[in-house]
Amino acid sequence: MAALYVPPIQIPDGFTVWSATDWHGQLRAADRLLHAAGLTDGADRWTAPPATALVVTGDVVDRGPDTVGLVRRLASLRAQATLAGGCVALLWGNHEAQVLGGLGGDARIFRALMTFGGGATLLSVGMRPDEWEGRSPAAIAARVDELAPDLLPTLWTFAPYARWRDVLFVHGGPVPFCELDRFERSVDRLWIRDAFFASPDPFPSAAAWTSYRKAGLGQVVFGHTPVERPTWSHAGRALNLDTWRGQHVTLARLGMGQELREAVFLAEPAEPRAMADAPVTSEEIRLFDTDLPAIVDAWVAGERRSPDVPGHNGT
Ligand SMILES: [Mn+2]
Repeated sequence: MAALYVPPIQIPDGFTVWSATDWHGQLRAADRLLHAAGLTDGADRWTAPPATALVVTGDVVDRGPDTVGLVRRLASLRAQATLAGGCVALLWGNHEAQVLGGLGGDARIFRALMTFGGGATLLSVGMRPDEWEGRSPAAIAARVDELAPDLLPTLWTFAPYARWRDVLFVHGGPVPFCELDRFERSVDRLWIRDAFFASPDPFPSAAAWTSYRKAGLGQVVFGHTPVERPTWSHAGRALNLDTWRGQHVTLARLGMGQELREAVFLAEPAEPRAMADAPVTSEEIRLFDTDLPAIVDAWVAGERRSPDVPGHNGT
């Protein structure tokens, strides 16, 4: 498995930026949104003007009807956009970490994967439930690699975060009292919820956010915690685009006046989940939220240290 180092993405100041998050396999809704925004034509080719960026802040996989189709669409648009003078930034979410770590051999991450919608990803690969129930993660991963050999390598190309002007794009949010190099390395940024968006410490002026402020970051676009509709916090300086709770998926054009308050939204209804989640208690969710980041960090560090990784660069 190619555990390549992928750096954060810097989008040039002059670009027009669209952003989305937590699309969770909703390929048809995503296609309609991208077409409505003028980013693609009716045949799903990238047709945006030069200097246009699409930033997807993670959780492309799991739950919805077509994870593999959505990952392939976004990877194809990323290649096309690069050739057309644009940019498609695909960023990690905790679900990408769960797919990579769960199929990469860690039993605890595998349990999280299958608890939170991973079965939908396996269905989209072309597997049937009887091909994964009772099987080992290694056997399931081998079957995934047979049926969709591009899926896991593509997820490894996702970036930790992106920035544009003073805007930070990240799945969960900035982590308080965290230097930027650790913020980039640790998956805490994928799991954080109200410790960012409901923090009484205003972003970016409070001491908790000094490292981000010093790096020129003053606004945040994020997801991970489902909301009914696009939701601002931190006096309009943070914008949550994970509208899964409202059963629709959203694409936002960020304000030309550099204020997130001026964002314009397109929305499409989400299709039903490909399969129901297994029952899970709120206590189990809490344990996953508190324990998984360190488990995933240790697993990723081990992948990057492994000597047989092609392109290994020592980071
Ligand atoms: Mn998430």
